[in-house]
Amino acid sequence: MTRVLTQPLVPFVDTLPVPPRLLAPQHGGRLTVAIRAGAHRFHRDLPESRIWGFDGTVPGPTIEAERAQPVTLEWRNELHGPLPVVVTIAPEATDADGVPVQAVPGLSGGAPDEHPTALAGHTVVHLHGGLTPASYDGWAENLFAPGQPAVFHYPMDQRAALLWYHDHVMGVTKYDVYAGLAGLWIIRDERERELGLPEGPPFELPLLIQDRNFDVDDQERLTGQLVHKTDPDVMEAFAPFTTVNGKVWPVLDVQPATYRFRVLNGSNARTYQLVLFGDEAPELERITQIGTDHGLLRAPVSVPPDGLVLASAERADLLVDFSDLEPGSELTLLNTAAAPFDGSAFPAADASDAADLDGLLPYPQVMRFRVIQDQVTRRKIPHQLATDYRSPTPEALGSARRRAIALVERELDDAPNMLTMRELEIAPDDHTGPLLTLTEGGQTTRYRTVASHFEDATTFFPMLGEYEVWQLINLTGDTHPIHLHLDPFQILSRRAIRYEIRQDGIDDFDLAASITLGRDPDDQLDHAIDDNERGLKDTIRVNPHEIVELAVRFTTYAGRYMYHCHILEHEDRDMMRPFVTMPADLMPFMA
Ligand SMILES: [Cu+2]
Repeated sequence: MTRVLTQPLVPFVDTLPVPPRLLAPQHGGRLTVAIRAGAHRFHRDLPESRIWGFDGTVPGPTIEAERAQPVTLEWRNELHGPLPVVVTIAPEATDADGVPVQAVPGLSGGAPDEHPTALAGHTVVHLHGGLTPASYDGWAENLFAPGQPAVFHYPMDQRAALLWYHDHVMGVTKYDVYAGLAGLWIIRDERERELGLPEGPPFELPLLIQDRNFDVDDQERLTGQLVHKTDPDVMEAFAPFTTVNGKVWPVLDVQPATYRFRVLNGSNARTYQLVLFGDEAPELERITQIGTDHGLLRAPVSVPPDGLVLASAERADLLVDFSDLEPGSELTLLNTAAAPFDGSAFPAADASDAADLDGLLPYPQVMRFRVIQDQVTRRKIPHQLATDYRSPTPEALGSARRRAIALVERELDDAPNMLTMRELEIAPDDHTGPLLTLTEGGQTTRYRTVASHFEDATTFFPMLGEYEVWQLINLTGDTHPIHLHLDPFQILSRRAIRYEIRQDGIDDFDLAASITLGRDPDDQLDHAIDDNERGLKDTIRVNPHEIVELAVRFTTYAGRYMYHCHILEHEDRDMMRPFVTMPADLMPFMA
């Protein structure tokens, strides 16, 4: 489709906001953050929006901590209802003009859902990427009510990285984060300082990217009221307006210098493929990626030729060189990824034509950089970055416990399809129920489903200190960013599969499918591991027709944690499962 919608808001007029910084060492490691309702202006020409925010702001303050200096944080829940988001399912996927309803503002004929409106403000906070004891990890059911104290201890015994904190309430994370409950958290360490990387403004800035939608009044004017809209075909909310640090399509004046951008995709569901675009062509060579989810890579890498892909919750630490640019030069950050994202390539050279209504991408622009007259400061980029991690050796993985998880889409009669996860175990020979078979080089492994819902009995009990290999098998049409709480992992492989799901093979619990390693003839994806994925990750994209293997070793804290798809509409229902990390000495006592 080539139709383009007119922009209801003027792009590049609001200056990129920098969230307030809360430096933990200046407060002796003791911080208090109120979680409360507030008002926020997402764009110069929008009325104020009601929001829920940490310290009442969108995004919340950026908390900065030093490695090995613990932070004690009192999360003070001062929320009160109603939820500042109107939630609706539009009755049709497209409007009278054939435009997808998720590409336009307003409710598109949908009735406001009364249940989210009635939410009174229970919350729980998860520090994403944190090596946090289980009791402070933000288990989705351990809610704190308004007025109930919650003092969390964060040891910060982990390498420098960009983390983020956000609400994680069972079933409604998608609404609470959308309402504004998210903020950044940066850990600093000596290794980064040895490398002389920019620290703090003006040359180090966070870019928190989130898509948002708003209601309209009876004259079709945007009201500022936040709208979470889905349609009968798509269960995820993909909103038309891209915000960075809480502003729609902002602009940043930059000096002719090297900047460090700490980028996080904090959207509910949208994946971005980011392209830095000059007058007529992409200028991706200006970007060097030095870090990923859990901090520095071993060496700097270029971003992939089609642009930097970030699915929900993925982070990138970028150095961007503006030093050779004349004052007045402009570069625009564009998104070329259609939604729902399925891993498909889009050439960076065509990024200025990426608008795609069917792909729920009406406005590709993300933000703009405008070079001002100032002193030129160019930075040398170190060749070697991290020296503190290695790939796990074949010996370490030879005896590793292997786990398999299938990602499947279940059709429902009365609602949009539901995305679910199935934990698998090798089936005994006499097993007669539904099976998933995985065939590789003439060898077939038979699996049965042992858990399908969050509430099913826990089946994963990783032992502290031991490597495990987790296999994520995607039998759906979309890419899922799978996130493990607690320790980071490393990707081992990403392999193409073809598969058949039996008639009625996906029911409430069981799964019957046959999978063969190898490429499906219709499969266009390259299933490559990008260079920037070869670091310490906590969220990994699993594309359609693909098995991803990762190596994880849980190290310090025993207890109950979660892993889940980070598309918030998926984790809320039903792509989330528990795991329990176990100290070795307790393993003999496990039934
Ligand atoms: Cu998902």
